[in-house]
Amino acid sequence: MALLPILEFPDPRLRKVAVDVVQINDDTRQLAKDMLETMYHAPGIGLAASQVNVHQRVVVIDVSEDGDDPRVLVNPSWEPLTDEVQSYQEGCLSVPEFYDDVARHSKIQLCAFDENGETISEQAEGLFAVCIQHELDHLNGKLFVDYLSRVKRDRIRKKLEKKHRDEAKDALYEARAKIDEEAQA
Ligand code: GNR
Ligand code: NI
Repeated sequence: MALLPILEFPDPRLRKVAVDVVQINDDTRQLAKDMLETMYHAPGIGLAASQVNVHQRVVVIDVSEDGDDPRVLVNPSWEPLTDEVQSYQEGCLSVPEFYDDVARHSKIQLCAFDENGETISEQAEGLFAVCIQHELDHLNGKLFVDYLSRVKRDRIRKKLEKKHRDEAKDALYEARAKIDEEAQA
């Protein structure tokens, strides 16, 4: 098991379009396990492989209240079952600390494979439907901030760019402190 680092907006690697999984095997199952561990640790209710810099069409989701219903979706696709949309205040582990309303189809048909290659075909609504659409966007290089106004998106981008600069500075400072400490010992 392993915690995987999560890419953050505006990292260009989040814009890559993921490719289909050709064969569901132990590597796929290990990736799904690591993604679930990373998702629960974050914590989050979904995670797409693109977010951990693996550009294959694998998604994990758990929208249960107790976090005891892990779902693995390989090569997922969906179709709307109604024109009705629902607005939900979305967040994203790749856009930490920012939330905004996004309108999505309220009822969809999901098709995918699970981690054992079994076919999944089910209808989804509510938070599950929101999450599936959010995760499928990731696999196609799209983020929820793309649905917001340019002004909002730019504001989020600038704040996250500053956060990343500050984190890089802190890491450099810590590394220097450690070297100084070792030189004095
Ligand atoms: O943890 C998450 N919460 C969430 C809330 C509303 C709509 C979508 C999501 S998905 C998000 C985890 C994530 O970034 N998945 O890609
Ligand atoms: Ni996300």
